[in-house]
Amino acid sequence: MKLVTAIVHNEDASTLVDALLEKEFRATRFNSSGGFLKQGNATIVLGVEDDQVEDVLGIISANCHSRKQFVNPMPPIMEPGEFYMPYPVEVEVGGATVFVQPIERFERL
Ligand code: 2BA
Repeated sequence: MKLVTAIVHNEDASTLVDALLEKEFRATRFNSSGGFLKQGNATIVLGVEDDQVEDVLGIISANCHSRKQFVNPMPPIMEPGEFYMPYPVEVEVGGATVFVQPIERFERL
């Protein structure tokens, strides 16, 4: 058995969970936020059999889309009289960041 953890854009999370449920995969959604952009994203975790991992990755890939976002870089420390014009920096976020980990034991009690 494997634990699949997918960090996805907030806007894709509901569609992804619905698509997983439609194929009878049980999933849990956490609200999370990215360390770099400090914006809300969603973390979806699901336990699946080894032979279902590729199906799950396919569903994640079909429902999560990459987006370009802009970040304002931290301004440098300025000396008096110096001038700094901040330019937003473009970063590409997602589709999805996915981790697949082995599960030693799974119980539903
Ligand atoms: P954030 O940390 O907010 O990162 C958002 C996007 O900013 C990243 O997209 C990447 O394009 C860029 N980025 C992140 N750190 C950077 C850095 N040090 N320098 C330049 N650009 C940087 P993604 O790579 O698609 O990541 C989307 C979200 O997935 C991340 O949000 C974070 O919440 C999570 N994530 C990504 N890699 C991870 C990892 N190795 N471990 C844990 N979480 C991860």
